[in-house]
Amino acid sequence: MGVCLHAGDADTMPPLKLQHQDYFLTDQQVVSVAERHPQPVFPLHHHEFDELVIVWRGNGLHLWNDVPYRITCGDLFYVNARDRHSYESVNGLELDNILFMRDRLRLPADWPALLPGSGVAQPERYWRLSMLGMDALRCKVDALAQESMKSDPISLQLAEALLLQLALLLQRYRHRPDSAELADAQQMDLLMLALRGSIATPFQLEAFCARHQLTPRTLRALFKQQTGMSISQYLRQLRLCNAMALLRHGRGSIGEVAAACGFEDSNYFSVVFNRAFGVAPRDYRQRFQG
Ligand code: RM4
Ligand code: NI
Repeated sequence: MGVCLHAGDADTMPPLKLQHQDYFLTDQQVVSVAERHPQPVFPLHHHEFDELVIVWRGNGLHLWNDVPYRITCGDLFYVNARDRHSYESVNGLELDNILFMRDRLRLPADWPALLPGSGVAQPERYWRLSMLGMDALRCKVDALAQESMKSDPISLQLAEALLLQLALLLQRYRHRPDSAELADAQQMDLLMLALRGSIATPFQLEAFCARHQLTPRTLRALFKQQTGMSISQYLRQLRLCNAMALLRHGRGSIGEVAAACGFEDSNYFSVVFNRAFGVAPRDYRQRFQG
């Protein structure tokens, strides 16, 4: 885009208007991906299309309808055709623009809710993505970029279906920029740390969540989604593995090992251990300590 506006020009000249023919293959195409790795400085402009902006890395200044945002990885903007924006003082900024023509959307979906349009206030169109979400989105955007390079009828529909999936994933993984809510990845890190610290003592999910302002139900679901286990299954595995190590190398009695691994009752511990490993704790120890 060999156009270059200098600071003052924006006041005197109408901003650049990006035309759909320059970014879409045909008049049927609904969506197209403009990868900007990097995103260079780009002058004030508006568009004939709407765009979703996902920032992957680096930083820069995003001036959006005169409001400055110091952007960095995980930022998400729902930019409308008539919004005016520019990128300045960029520093290794990498982002993807998912460009779409709202009036070409055909699939029956609640598009206005999924892709907030000009009726929605600007602060409601700026979000943050969790790290976990960024991984999930990366693949989806890549698939969409591939599909939107083709213009046969199947690719057209597939691309719109991928846009729908992407819009839904954004709803799942975005959160309010100012919310105290921790990103998923951080929630998981905190929880893992707490579980390791809770091998010998009971772990109370409710209390943990209250301390960190998390929601037990969401955290349980996130844990399951990430690990394929429930929190209590995992904690039990942690305890049993710890018990194994203590039996192999330690000198404590079975009762002491049980207590060190969060089992109040050593008989119950033996039953659980036996069920998990097919050998009683006492016999297991014998194998190593004779
Ligand atoms: C530019 C910049 C603009 C976008 C166009 C398609 O590099 O990211 O915001 O509208 O690409
Ligand atoms: Ni733009």
